[in-house]
This record gives sequence, C-alpha cells and structure tokens, in this order.
Amino acid sequence: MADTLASIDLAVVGHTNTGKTSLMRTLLRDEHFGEVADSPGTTRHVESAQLLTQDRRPILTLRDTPGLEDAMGALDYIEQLVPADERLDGPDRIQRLLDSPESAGRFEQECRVLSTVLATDAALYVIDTRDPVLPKHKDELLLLSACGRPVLPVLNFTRSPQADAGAWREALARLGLHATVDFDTVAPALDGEVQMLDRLALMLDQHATTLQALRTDLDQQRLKRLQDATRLIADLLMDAAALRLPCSQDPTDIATITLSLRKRTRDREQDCVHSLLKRYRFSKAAFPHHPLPLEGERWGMDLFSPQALRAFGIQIGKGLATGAMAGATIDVLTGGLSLGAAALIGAAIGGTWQGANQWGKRLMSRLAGFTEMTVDDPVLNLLGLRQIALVRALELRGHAAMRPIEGDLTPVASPPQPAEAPAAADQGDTPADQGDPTDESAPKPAQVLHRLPTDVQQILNEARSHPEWSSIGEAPAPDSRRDLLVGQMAQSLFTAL
Ligand SMILES: Nc1nc2c(ncn2[C@@H]2O[C@H](COP(=O)(O)OP(=O)(O)O)[C@@H](O)[C@H]2O)c(=O)[nH]1
Ligand SMILES: [Mg+2]
Repeated sequence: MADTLASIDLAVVGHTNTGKTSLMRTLLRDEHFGEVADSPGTTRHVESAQLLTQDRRPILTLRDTPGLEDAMGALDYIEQLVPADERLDGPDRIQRLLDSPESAGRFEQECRVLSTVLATDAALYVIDTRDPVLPKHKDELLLLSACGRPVLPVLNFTRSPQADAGAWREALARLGLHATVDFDTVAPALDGEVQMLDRLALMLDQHATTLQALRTDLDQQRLKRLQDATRLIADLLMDAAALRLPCSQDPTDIATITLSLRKRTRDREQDCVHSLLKRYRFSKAAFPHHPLPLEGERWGMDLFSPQALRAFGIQIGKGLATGAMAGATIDVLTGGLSLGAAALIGAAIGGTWQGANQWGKRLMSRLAGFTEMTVDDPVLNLLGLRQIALVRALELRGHAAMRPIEGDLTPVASPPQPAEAPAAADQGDTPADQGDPTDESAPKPAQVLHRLPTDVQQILNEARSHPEWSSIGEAPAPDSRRDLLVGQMAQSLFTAL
C-alpha cells in the first residue's frame, strides 16, 4: 500500500448502549477493546484505536465516544447561547456550546462527543434498531449534523427479531441521511465492513482512494485468514491419519492403547481449535472445551461417539458403532484385516465377545503378531468437518459477541445419500443405523458437508502408511511430500468452505 495514503479519522457516536464499543471491537477484531455492558454510561471517555493494514500500517483511526444522553437539552442551550439575529452555521453553533461553561458541566458528555466529531473526518452513528425512532434520536442527529461532518448511520442489532431497520431507514431519509449500513456487531454480514467502507467512500470523496485501498487490504486479510485456517485443519488431519500406535493382541493392551489413541487425537483437535481461535483473534472463551459429552450440544459431543458421527451425517458400520472400539481401527499387519476385526475386538472389549459368531472367533484366532492402532475414517471425517464448522462460525462472528459459539452452531443438515456410504461401512458390516432423519429440528444452513472432499480422503489414506508424518507425540522431520499433501488438502478444504 502506498505510503502517501492519508489516514482517516472516524468518530463512533450514538445514544448510550447502542453498541458503539461493540462496533469498535468488531471492526478492530479485538474482543477486549474498551468495556461493554448492558448498563448505560460504560464508556465515559473518548478511547481511540487504529485499524491496521496487513503490513501493520495505521490507516483508519476509530474513536469510541460516550453515549449522547441529553441532545435535546444541548440543542435548547445552544438556542439560548446564540441570539436569534446572529446567523451562525452548524459548526460555529456547536463551537459556542463547546466554549460555554456548561461544556464542563451539564453537557460535559455531549461536548466530548461533539468536539471529537469536529476533529474527525466523519461520524458513524450507531443505532439500536430494536428501539423505536424517538424524538431524542432526531435531536441527536440534528446535533451531530450541525458539526458539518458526514454522518453514516450504522444499523446495529439487525439480527434481533425486534429490529425494525425499515422504520429507521425511513426516519433517517426524512432527516436527509440516505446512506446507511446494516452492521450487526455480534454477527455482521461477511461483506459488512466492505459495505461500510463503500458508503464512506461516497461520503468522503477526498479519502476514496484510501478507503478503496483499505477495502482491498481487508479482503486480502480475510483470504489469508481462511488459507491459514484450512492449512491448520489439513495439518490436523494429516497428524491424525498418520498416527499409529503399536499394540499387542492382549485385550487389556488394546483397551489401553485405544484410550491413548483417543486422548492424543482429542488433544490434537483441541490444539487445532485453539490455533483457529487465535488466528481469528478470539479468546479460548469464545469456544470453550467441554470435557463431558453434553446432550443436545453437537460440539460438546465426544469425537469418538457414534452419535457425534451421525450428527454430522457420517455413516458408520453397525459393528463399529456398538463396539467399544468405535473410531479406532486395528491394522493387522499380518493378514491385512482391519475394520471387521476392529468391530469384533470392540465387541470383545464391550463384553459381548461370547455372543460373537463362529466366523468372528476364527478371525480372531488368526490375528497374531504385531498390530497397530489408527484413527478410523469416520472419525477423521468428523475431525475435519467439525473444524470446518468452527471456521464457518468464526468467519461470521463479530468480536463484540459475548456468548460462546456452541449455541449458535448448527452444522448439520439432511442425512447423506445411502450411495455415499464411506469405506467404513463396508467390510461385511451391516448397514449403519442412521437414526431418524426427521428428528433434525435445527435450521439447515446451505452447503453442509457430510464428508471431506474425495481428494482429501485419498491423501489421508496415503498418510496412513506414513507414521513419520504425524506430529502427535513428536515433531515430524521435514518432509516435502507431507508439506505438499497438506498444501493440497488445505486448497481442497478452502474450496469446500
Ligand atoms: N445481540 C446483540 N447484542 C449487542 C449488539 N451490539 C451490542 N450488543 C450488546 O449491547 C450492550 C451494549 O453494548 P455497548 O457496545 O457497551 O454499547 P455502547 O454503550 O454504545 O458502547 C452490550 O451488552 C453488548 O453486548 C448486537 O449487534 N447484537
Ligand atoms: Mg461504550
């Protein structure tokens, strides 16, 4: 970005509690900026922060201001200060107020806001669209317009059922404010920032180039974030697919190794979640980890539970679903048996070994020697799909959001087509128990993935025979093939997102 671009200064103004500080947080991608509360008057002073470009250049300064509380009183007071025969324009009238003794008294708060607006290029007027349009709002807008700076109304809380953005737009037009922008600070539209910059560019002709440059920069930042996010997911999948734990045939050993495999995979998933949160500049509180499976909360469900797999529309074999081994596959190096054996061993651990059929017993007896345990395909799928759902949620989350993500996540849609049964359902297992597809009450977002893209699955298959590619336990040695495949998976996931 050229050095010559002038920085833009914006005041964030509005009535108390309309979400001014929240807007600052979301635009700055900083959950911790200022103080946000339901109680009025949390922001008492003007607090500024800069929006940085990719190369960390400050290009936009945002100034958070205290809420306007008595605009009507201030307007009346100006009437008293300015004799009727004195023809003063807006900014001069405002200056009178600023020069008056009440600027340190009754109108101290209003004067802080107005002097900030006078010193900036434009004002963003934040509106709680759940509020009816009241005379106090009109007074506020009259007072602000008198500063002679462009005012862009920002319609906040637009996702609330009580919001009436239409009534606001109409009222604003009557006051001569025809450009507005919808920007729910907790869940802004993906193009919310761009819309805002475009509107500002129309109002601030002299800064149009800077605003255009900032728009391009923000787009690039978003793209880079997404690319980094898919890379993090690809790396997680690579690690989980390549993970192999040596295991004997002893049922106690199998049980111990199963637990270890699960723990390592879950911990690795958690690392990925934290890296994603960090990349999107959210704290861990934005998506807290639930160690216990919680009923009805998809994200609280255990990675290895058949229920979690089904919730994402992943088909699983019945044996796999019921055995204690669900999610882990034993690869028997001698004989090449995997899933069927795993299901049977699972049944054995689950205490139903006596009930297993003769075929299974014969099979078991043939298992001998060295085996290794790996994470099974449905779990790899789930691992990837959960991270994708998380990235989608992070993309849509404003940094003003106070509630953790899980309540908002509805990553599940219609059940998969039977023809799409992944490899896990073959190997002689009976068809998966799909549950009742009609009991899905959650709203269904568009383009929900039920499985990872085919090329990703193929890469993961290759990774299975490269235990040295897994960083779980120890960092893998540099390997150009691993890097290449992680890059390819990231690209494919990016397209799927
Ligand atoms: N649901 C929802 N809540 C919001 C939104 N914007 C702000 N809030 C909440 O509204 C309250 C006041 O916000 P704050 O930013 O402190 O308002 P300010 O006084 O104008 O700075 C806080 O509890 C915010 O979490 C929004 O877009 N949606
Ligand atoms: Mg505030």
